[in-house]
Amino acid sequence: MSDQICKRLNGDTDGEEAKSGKKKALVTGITGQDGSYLAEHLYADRATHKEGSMILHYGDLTDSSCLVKIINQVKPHEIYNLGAMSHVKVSFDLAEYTADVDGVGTLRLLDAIRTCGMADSIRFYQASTSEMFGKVQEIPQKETTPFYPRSPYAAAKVYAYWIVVNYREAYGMHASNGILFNHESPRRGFNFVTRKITRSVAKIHLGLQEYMTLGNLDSKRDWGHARDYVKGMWMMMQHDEPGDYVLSTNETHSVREFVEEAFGHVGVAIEWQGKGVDEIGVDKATGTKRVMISERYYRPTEVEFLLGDYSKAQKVLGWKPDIKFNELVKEMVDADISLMKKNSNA
Ligand code: G4F
Repeated sequence: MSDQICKRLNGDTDGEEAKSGKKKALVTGITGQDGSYLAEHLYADRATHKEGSMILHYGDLTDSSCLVKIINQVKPHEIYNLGAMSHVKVSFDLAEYTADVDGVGTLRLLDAIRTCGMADSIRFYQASTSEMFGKVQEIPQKETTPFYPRSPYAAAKVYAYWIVVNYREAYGMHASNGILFNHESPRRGFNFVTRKITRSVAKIHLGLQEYMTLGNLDSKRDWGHARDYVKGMWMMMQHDEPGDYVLSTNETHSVREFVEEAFGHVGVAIEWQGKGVDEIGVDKATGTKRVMISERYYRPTEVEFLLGDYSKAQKVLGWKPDIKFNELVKEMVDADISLMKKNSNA
């Protein structure tokens, strides 16, 4: 599996760029949801400079020599490390691979910066995650809340978090952790719960599917919009001092509520019947079964509850989320309906 790496380039020679304040950013994981929104944000920020452009590099966070080569060639001012094996359930099956990419991969990238002699000039952003809080030790979770990872993914991300802190303290690097709570959009991958729900609701609404099958309906998440969160990443990189910041909405909803909200946008009220794996969600008006449960989607250990406190990011960076939960769900449902209307196999 290879992570794609993106170089964003503005201007011509490196010396001139540095003098004129033009900046280059290297984004690992550019092909993912956050990478695409971040690339747009960077482009909008810097496109006022002449000849803004984007170049794709193939690379892999398990291959140190390719990281050194790319950094040496690009000479970026900022690196955003978004590349990861990011699916929590999958990490139980690919535990060693996840540790290698998400944990040691972060170390490889930091070391590649040092090998290239750019520890003083490159600003580094690490995609840390609320999954690190896992079995939460405090409500709401903030930067000082102890971590308690509940998956191989979260354990790998805790390693990455601390190696970023260590390189900042040991080598004076401008390296920051964004501890991002769940963030979604119409570009979210199909196997994350929000997009799985909105795609299914769209298909059910258009008569292309009868019902959806989910796992744990009662876990709660603090869901924001990815577009708001990439702004926060960028703000951390523009701030003179590096640091660690929670980005969240300070609101939590269950998977069950997400299902109800999504169906609500197409005029369907869901009524729940039964318990555990035998629970079903039916269309209240017609009695048609719309939601089933399968153990297949349960995790060996679950993160039951997440709720973030973003007050540090608000105070220090001036960041706050703009898009509300119901607006997010509506945007995702509407986008999936349009997509399915164009191509029912999408
Ligand atoms: O959408 P999810 O798979 O996201 P999860 O596990 O919270 O992780 C996401 O957010 C993290 C930020 O906190 C990121 F670090 C991570 O990379 C990823 O982007 O699952 C959300 C909840 C879970 O409790 C899960 O058990 O939904 C529950 N769920 C219920 N049915 C399901 C399903 N999850 C998935 N993926 N598929 C289901 O059918």
